[in-house]
Amino acid sequence: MYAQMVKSTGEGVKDRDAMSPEEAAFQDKVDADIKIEPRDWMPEGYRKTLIRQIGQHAHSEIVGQLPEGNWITRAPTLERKMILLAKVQDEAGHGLYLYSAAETLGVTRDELTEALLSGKMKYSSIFNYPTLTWADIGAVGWLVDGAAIMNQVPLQRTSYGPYSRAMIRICKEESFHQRQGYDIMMKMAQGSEAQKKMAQDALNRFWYPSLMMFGPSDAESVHSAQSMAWKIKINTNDELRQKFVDQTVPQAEYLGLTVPDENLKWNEEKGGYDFSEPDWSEFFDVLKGNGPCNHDRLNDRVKAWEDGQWVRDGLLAHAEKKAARKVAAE
Ligand code: BYC
Repeated sequence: MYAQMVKSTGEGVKDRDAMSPEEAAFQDKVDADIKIEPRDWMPEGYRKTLIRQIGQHAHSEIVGQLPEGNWITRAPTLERKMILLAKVQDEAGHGLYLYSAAETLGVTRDELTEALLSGKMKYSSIFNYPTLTWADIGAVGWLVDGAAIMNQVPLQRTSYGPYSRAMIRICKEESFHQRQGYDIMMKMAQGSEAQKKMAQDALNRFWYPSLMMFGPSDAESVHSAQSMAWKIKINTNDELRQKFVDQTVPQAEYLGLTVPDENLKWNEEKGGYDFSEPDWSEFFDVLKGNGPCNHDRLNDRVKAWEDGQWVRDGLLAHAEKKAARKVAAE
């Protein structure tokens, strides 16, 4: 089922001469920055690419609750607990906006959930890494939400209307998330030697996985060319990764922490930092399901789905009863 819904479109960008009149008219709209809405005609590949990307994004928000939810009971103060609780709830909301946007493309939320739970659909690689200390919650907010914002701010201008509108709201909240992470890092970095060490350790472990969030290098990215032609994606993976590094390095310096990269160096000519690539073999291995937490994350989602069965059954029974009563009254 999922394979039919979202089969990859990595076959290259179609030449204008090879486009049907409908496809050419569609491309003209995209080129003129006119939003595509659910009832508009769209190429099948456009629809499938959106379902894949929005669905993967929605799953990332939901799975992304797990490494942080892990720390709600252990947050160091009541204030931190409340802030973290609000953040994790926000992620659930983001998942809902995105599942709703995906539903406008003719796929149900249940179908997407089944694709996630059966391992057919991806979520962001970053959430397959563990959050071992409280400083990791700071690093997740600072780096992971920071990378997410870098990726998602341009998506506010994505060509598909429902996705772009969902992104506007999500970005506002993500920006609060990033600040709360940086605030935790500040406290830790200015704290005792042990706290500073913890903050540095969190940066060491989350730096390269955060760089991986932008996807493989442009040379390896199968979808970028077509997705950019359709303005589903606005920037390439490497462009966003570079922007993220350029923004984050001064923030690390301000914290008095060291980015774990011996090759990191400002390059005057390009106006950005030179930096080391992440270990791409690790990235592809995590995508295959072999990261430190892949099994736990998926098992937790399967359990949540199964534990929620009685709620879905109850809602369905109620809806059916209500519908039957309505029919009887007519
Ligand atoms: N993790 O051709 P490419 C968040 C896959 S943060 C897993 O470049 P594309 C959050 C890719 O799907 C994260 N898979 O693909 C933050 C493709 O495989 P398939 C969510 C990845 O689609 C904090 C293959 O690799 N954000 O939500 O053009 C708290 C080839 O890649 C990853 C978004 O999803 C990865 N890191 O570009 C809570 C933003 N990278 O599908 C929540 C929207 C690549 O052919 N998404 N792959 O089997 C995007 O912008 C794009 O989908 C990506 C990938 C940049 C991720």
